Amino acid sequence: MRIFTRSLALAGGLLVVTAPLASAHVTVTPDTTASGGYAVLKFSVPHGCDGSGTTKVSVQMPESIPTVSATIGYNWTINKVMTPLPKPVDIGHGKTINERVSEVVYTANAPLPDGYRDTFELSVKLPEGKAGDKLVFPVIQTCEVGETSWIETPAPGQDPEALAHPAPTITLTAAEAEGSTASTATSTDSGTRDIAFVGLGLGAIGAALGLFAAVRSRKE
Ligand SMILES: [Cu+2]
Repeated sequence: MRIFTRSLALAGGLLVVTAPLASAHVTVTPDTTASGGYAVLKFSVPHGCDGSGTTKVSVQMPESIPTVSATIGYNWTINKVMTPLPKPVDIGHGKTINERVSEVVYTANAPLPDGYRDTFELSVKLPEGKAGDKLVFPVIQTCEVGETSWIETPAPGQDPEALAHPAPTITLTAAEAEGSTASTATSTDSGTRDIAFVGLGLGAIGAALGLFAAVRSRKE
């Protein structure tokens, strides 16, 4: 029994140690995936290249996202690589562009040591696409020694978890209904208003009952 419990503890310990490392790859976390929506994409770099510190991170942008606004980072110099477009693209608000941001390159002022993480946020307009469409953001991580290319995408039917260096990827969801954020706001407002009215009403009834009881007891 003692051997059994010890080996169980050992196995448990191993699981705990290895689990976070395996899943801690360069990833992207969008605050929304709604087709055509404005999203903030948070890229995270959780470790270096085989123990070596990160000196540069380059994020390649899909053609369907031609413009991007990058959040300033204290330790990184940001460079947007521009690529000419075959024809002008209307990006709304009466603006037309002739070149797109094909890559966002972060160069470290001081290497990000292995064992430390950092995140990089990009504000973008997601393309008008179908739910299920994939947006792939290949990332090249350059380190003091070596480089890691997070560019792999799964073959049809392949488990993405099985990839050694998966490219950060998001899956589009259906577009949000027009004004959906606004409508939810108003519905909540009217909801609270109703509750407030009910509360007021009950309060008034309570007060009236109290008054009535007081008057009656005085009469008696
Ligand atoms: Cu990893």
